This record gives sequence, structure tokens and C-alpha cells, in this order.
Amino acid sequence: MRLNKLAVALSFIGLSAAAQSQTKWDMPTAYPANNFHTENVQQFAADVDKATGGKLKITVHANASLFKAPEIKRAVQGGQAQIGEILLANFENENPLYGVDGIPFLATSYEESMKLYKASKKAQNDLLGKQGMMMLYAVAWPPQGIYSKKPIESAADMRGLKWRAYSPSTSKIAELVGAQPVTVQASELSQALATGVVESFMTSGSTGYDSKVYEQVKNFYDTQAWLPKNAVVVNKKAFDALDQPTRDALLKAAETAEARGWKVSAEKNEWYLNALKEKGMTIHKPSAKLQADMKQVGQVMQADWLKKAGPEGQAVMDAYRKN
Ligand code: PCA
Repeated sequence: MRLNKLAVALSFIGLSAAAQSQTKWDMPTAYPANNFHTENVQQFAADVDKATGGKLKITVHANASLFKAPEIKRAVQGGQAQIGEILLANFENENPLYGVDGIPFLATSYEESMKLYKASKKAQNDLLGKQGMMMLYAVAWPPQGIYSKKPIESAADMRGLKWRAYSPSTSKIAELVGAQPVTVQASELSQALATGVVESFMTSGSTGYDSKVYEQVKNFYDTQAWLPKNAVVVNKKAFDALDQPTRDALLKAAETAEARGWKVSAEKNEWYLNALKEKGMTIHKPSAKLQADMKQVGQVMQADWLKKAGPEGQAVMDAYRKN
């Protein structure tokens, strides 16, 4: 009898120890399940699960189903979610350093975008650190071009257009060309187009494809203006609560996800543009005038950014230019 009781007690202890050693995290993201960033995040979560023998389970909540895109950062900061994927450029109003990869024509290829990432990562991670978070990895979106229902030959043709913005800098572009910005997150873009709330915007071939914009919009101007990045950020307290092997496994999976993500982004860029063509869109090389006008917009925004970002911003810019 006594022995039995002991056995039961021991098995309870065993059970609760097992339950305690399994950690469950929620991971909100803002883009659809079939988006390449989301697929990468899913693979990351699967890698972590495998490497930790199921000790750290990350459940991905895609397509802004748990938190809206601009709310994910605060949710991770406050611990409502332990980990999440954010678009860094969404937080430029909080600190200009977050928005450096949203400046048009500063870094326009994957190679330049990687350089800019390396030049800005520490400054951004320090900011996140002050907010109780840490960046695990970041991956660039494909280059941003202009989608428009109406053909566009120069920036003057953009005057008055109902313009979808996803970030402070995409609103600023609208202001500079005289379009009317409305902020619409990717998960609501299809609907905004279908209901006529917007008729033009800048984003990647990826988001155009994901949102089936080809059903409403026939023109894409391949300006290759900038490559904004998604970053996976973790709540520092949640991270610190993990045991060392689990932390190591998480960091290693993050490193792998970063390399995989950049590769897939570049590979799929062409695929997306071809897919848009197949769906009936015209992929235009922008006219020399349009490209020059947009570069000028970029110049204004870069000068503006440097003014706002001060010496820290200048240091990031210098480090980028130096490489
Ligand atoms: N897609 C996201 C951000 C940048 C991109 O290519 C969006 O349009 O919301």
C-alpha cells in the first residue's frame, strides 16, 4: 500500500516535471499561410520542435489572426505573445532607425539590402533590447514596385490616386507625389481593392500575388525601389526562461531560417512576377521619367530620414556606404 502510494506520487512528480519542461509559445505573424515568409516561419518552428525534442512548441498564427500587423510588436513586448514576426518599417514613427530599409532607392538589390541589414542590425537590436525584446532573424521582401489600375508614365500621373500605404514611408511617398494615402495592412488589401478604397500602391510581387491583386489591377511597374524586411522578435524574459540547450537550438534554427529566407525571397521574386503575368498583368519597365521622379522622391525621403535619425542614423548610413 505504502509502496503503491509512493509510486503514484512519483508518477505525478514525473508528469508535472514533463509538463513543466515543455514550453508553448504563440507566434503571431501578419501574412497569409502560403506566403514565403510564413512558410519559412513554419519551418523554423518545426526545426525548433525537432531540435529540442518537442520541449519548445511554437504555434504560428498567420495572416494577422491573433494580432494585427502593427500590434504584433507591442504584443511581444508585453508578453501577450512570446515571439512574433514584424515588418520593421512599420515602426519608423517610433524610431527612424526601424525604417531605414523603407527608404526608396537606398538599397535596391538583395546584395545591397543585406549590406544595409548588416549596417543597421545592431542599432535596431539595441532599440528592441531597450524594449525587452531581441531580434532572432530578419528576411527581406522582394523589391517594391508600383501597382496601378491606371497606366502611369510619370509621378504626375499619380496625383490624386487612392493609394494604399502599409508603413509611414509608403504614406510619405503618397504625400510627395500628391496621392491620397490610406493605410491598409496586407491581410485587408484584397478587400480594399475590391471595394475601391484603393487603386494603386507599392509592394512586392509576393504580396501582389498573395492578395490576388491581378483580379483588379493590370499594371505593375518594376521600380525595384527598396526591400523592406520582416524580423522575428522574441520577448527577452521568455527567452531567458528557457534552458541553455533550448536557447541554443532556437538561435541555431533562427540562423538557418535567415539564410533560407533570403534565398527563397530572391528565387521567388522572379517566380511571382511571372505568375502575375500569367494572371493577365503587364509587368512594365518604368519609363525613364517615372524612375527619375521616384528616385527624386527617394532623395527627399533619405534627407528627411537623416535629419530625423540624427547621429545614430548617420552612423548606420556611413557603415552601409563604407561596405
Ligand atoms: N509586402 C508587405 C510589406 C512589403 C511587401 O512586399 C505589404 O505589402 O504589406
